[in-house]
Amino acid sequence: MLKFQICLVVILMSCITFVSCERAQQMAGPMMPGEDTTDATDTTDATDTTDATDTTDATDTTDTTDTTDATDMVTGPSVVINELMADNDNTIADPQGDYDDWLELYNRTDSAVLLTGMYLSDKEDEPTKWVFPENTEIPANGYLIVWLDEDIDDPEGLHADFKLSKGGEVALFVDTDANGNQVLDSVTFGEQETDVAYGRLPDGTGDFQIVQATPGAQNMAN
Ligand SMILES: [Ca+2]
Ligand SMILES: [Ca+2]
Ligand SMILES: [Ca+2]
Repeated sequence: MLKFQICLVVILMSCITFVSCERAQQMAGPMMPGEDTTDATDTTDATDTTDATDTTDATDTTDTTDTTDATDMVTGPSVVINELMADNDNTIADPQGDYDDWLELYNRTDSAVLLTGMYLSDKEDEPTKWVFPENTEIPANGYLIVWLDEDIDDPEGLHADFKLSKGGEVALFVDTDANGNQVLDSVTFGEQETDVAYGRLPDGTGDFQIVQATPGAQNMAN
């Protein structure tokens, strides 16, 4: 009889344990088969602490302040007309040995600029007169000389299909986009002296004035 009572107690205890386990699981919410360690998802909360590395993304935002290194960045076009000579008699010869009109472009930025699809002209009603050859590049903070001599077939050097009038006219630097032609820079000049250059002082930003002829180099006061 005592044995039977002990047996009954053991069975009862087992039942209670089983039921309380079931209750505990129900309280903990539905359980996926084979997934005991729902606490393991708590350890993925540990990846939330690696979200703390997201705060190092804050260093990425300081990378955006690196783009404010673009304090060097200029307003307006990257490349401008910087100097020209409309009557070159003995200042500088082109690669073919001719003393021709020339125009200097200056890149105001710290990056090389591709001039593909850009134009030079001396006619406002024909702004796309001469297109830069494919892959023409002007170096960072560098200069580029275009000979305005109509010698467009000469292989060496850049040769536009128009000249500048000594009596004065306009020179245009033009880009094209979906909105049409955009004059990036232009200079209107009056009558020019032979072998006298007309350029910005300082480079890239200053007003045009008579300067020392410095084709391909920094402009200098006359
Ligand atoms: Ca000329
Ligand atoms: Ca020439
Ligand atoms: Ca110059």
